[in-house]
Amino acid sequence: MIMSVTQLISKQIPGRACLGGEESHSLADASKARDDPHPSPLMQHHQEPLMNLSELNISDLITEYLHGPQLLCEAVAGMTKDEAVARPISGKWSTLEVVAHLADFEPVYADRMKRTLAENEPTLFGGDPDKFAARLAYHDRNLESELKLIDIVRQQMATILRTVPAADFERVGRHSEAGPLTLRTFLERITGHIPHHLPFIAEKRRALTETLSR
Ligand code: NI
Repeated sequence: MIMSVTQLISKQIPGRACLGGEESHSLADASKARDDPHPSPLMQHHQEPLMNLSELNISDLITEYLHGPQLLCEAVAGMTKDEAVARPISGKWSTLEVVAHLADFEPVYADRMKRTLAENEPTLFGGDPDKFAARLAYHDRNLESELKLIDIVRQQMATILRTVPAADFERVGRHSEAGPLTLRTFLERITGHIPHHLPFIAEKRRALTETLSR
């Protein structure tokens, strides 16, 4: 039986107890994170999906899209709040900052896909991940809520995408920086987004373990 992400979250992350108390974490040193792992603007960073998503048929691509939240949940399972906000790799984001970044761009991409479907070549605006990370309280975010947000956005969007005729995946939205992009391209990019960031989370967890065992 495949567990839902909500079931996985409740099974693997013992909620607030695991995430620590009501500590607040200053983002005063957010400037250190500026170069991780994103060259700005966002679109440059997302042009090369790690997986060969371009070879998948639409149905399998939507399945991969739906599978992403589970991968992310597994990647952060069991982390304490202190571990989630640690920046063990110099100059790079914390795990919570990565998860908050992923969560922030889920509704952005869903909105791009919705507009591309509903409107005639809509203009779509880019966003600078580093500005979001510096100003949007990433270390005050709740890891579990961020995971749930990603999952629920993808469930809603997948429900829509499953009804879309194949030809409509060639509909175009006009990105303010990257120019015209198809619905299929938006879906490939957001599907590749979580897998892109997973090695960075694993790298942080390894570094945390090494620090502890020293
Ligand atoms: Ni990213």
